[in-house]
Parts: sequence; C-alpha cells; structure tokens
Amino acid sequence: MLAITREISPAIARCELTFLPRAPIDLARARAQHLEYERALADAGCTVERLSTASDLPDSVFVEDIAVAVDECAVIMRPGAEPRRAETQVVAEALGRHRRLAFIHPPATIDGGDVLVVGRRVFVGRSRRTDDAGIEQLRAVLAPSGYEVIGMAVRGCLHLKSAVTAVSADTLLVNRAWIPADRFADFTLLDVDPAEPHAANALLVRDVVIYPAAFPHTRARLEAHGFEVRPVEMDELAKAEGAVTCCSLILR
Ligand code: CIR
Repeated sequence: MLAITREISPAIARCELTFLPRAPIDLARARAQHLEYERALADAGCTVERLSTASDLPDSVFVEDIAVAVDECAVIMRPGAEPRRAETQVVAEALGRHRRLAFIHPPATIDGGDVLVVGRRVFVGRSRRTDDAGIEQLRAVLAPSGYEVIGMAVRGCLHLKSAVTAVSADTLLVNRAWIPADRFADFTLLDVDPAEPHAANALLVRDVVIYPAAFPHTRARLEAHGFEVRPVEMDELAKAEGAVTCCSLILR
C-alpha cells in the first residue's frame, strides 16, 4: 500500500477555518506529530511518499481533500474553498504515476473529505464544500467501474468524514447528529462517545485503526469491540480543522 502525504506548509497559520476560532499553531509541534502519523502509516504497512509544499498553500497537508483514489483511477477534486484549488497540481502529478486520472470540472465543487468509499459504495456529503454538480461528476466517473455513488446531507461539521468513517468493511464509526445515519442501514454503526463529537474520524489501514489520542472514551468503545487502535497525537493540526483521514491518500 502507498500512502501519499504532504509536508505542512509554513503558512498553516492562514488555513481555512469554518467551525473553529483561529488559535496559534506551533509549527514544529505540528510537524513532529505529522511525522509520528507517517510512522503509524508505515507501521501499518504503507510505503509513505511525502510531497513537498509551498509557502502559499496553507492547507496543503490535508491531501485527502484533493483527490479520491480507487483501484481503477484517481479523481482530482475541485475543492470548495477557492484558495485550496492551487493544491491540486502537485497531487495530480504524484497520483498520475500510479493511476489513470479523471478531473472534476468547474463550476462543480467537491472535497475528498466528503467522500467515503466502502467497497463498491461511495457515500458523498453535500456540504459547504461539495455541491450536487460535484457529486454528479464523481458519479459519472465512477459508475462505469461499478461504484454506486450515494449523496447525502451533512450538517454541523466540515465534511462527511468528520461524521462517519469505516473501521472495518462492515462497521462505521458515526456521529449521528451530523448525518442521516439511516442511510447506512446495512452497516453496523458504532457511535462516538457523546462527550467526543469530533471522534468519528478514524483511518483504517489494513486492520489497524489510526486514531487521535484526544478521544479516549470513543477509543475505549473501539477496543471493546475488538478493533486494534493505534493512537496518534493530532491536536496541532486539529486547530486547522484537520483529523486523521485528511492527512493521507491511501492507494492499494
Ligand atoms: C480546510 O478547512 O479546508 C482545512 N483547514 C481543513 C481540512 C480538513 N480536511 C478534512 O477533514 N478532510
């Protein structure tokens, strides 16, 4: 497995913020935590390819938003936040070495953080970043390869994957307050601890769940259900509204 990551920009202090007030980010600490995250990816069996960044790309560490990679192709997103669109070029070059590329075209917008791929099903959040035209273009690219693209509303959080991620092929970790959980009827749903609303973002690599250390109660729930959890400190990037899935693109 290949994990594509991207260096934290020296301009991260100018990141996009939607739900959080701006708080100072300690760049050295953020980079140390990011390195630890990459180590967790490597320990889980990934070869890590870290892309370089530029001083004018504050959010470039969050590579997940820039593309959706499946076995057959990689789809380069058109991010909903205009300043983030300049991030696509370097990510497309990197993915183009491993996958056939497809692109989302204007005026549609879609962020990879709104796209949850589970087997042949692709759930897409309609959010502040992702519109119906973006969902429709993603469907047009993926449907011929046998993927079912399912759009749904997201409210109260940045992205679909702030509210739901897969921790196994048939189990989803969810915060039902932000998504219509009845749309996931044939999955086992594991709820976040009510004291940890931001705890639904987990990164499954093979059978290891890479997971923020900030959510011990939900972590205990995962472990009680038999999941192997690898905790990582992500609190500096959390100030930029980033979490564990956002910082990598995983290719099989
Ligand atoms: C943004 O607002 O775009 C960044 N500051 C955070 C993006 C986090 N990405 C993700 O959850 N997939």
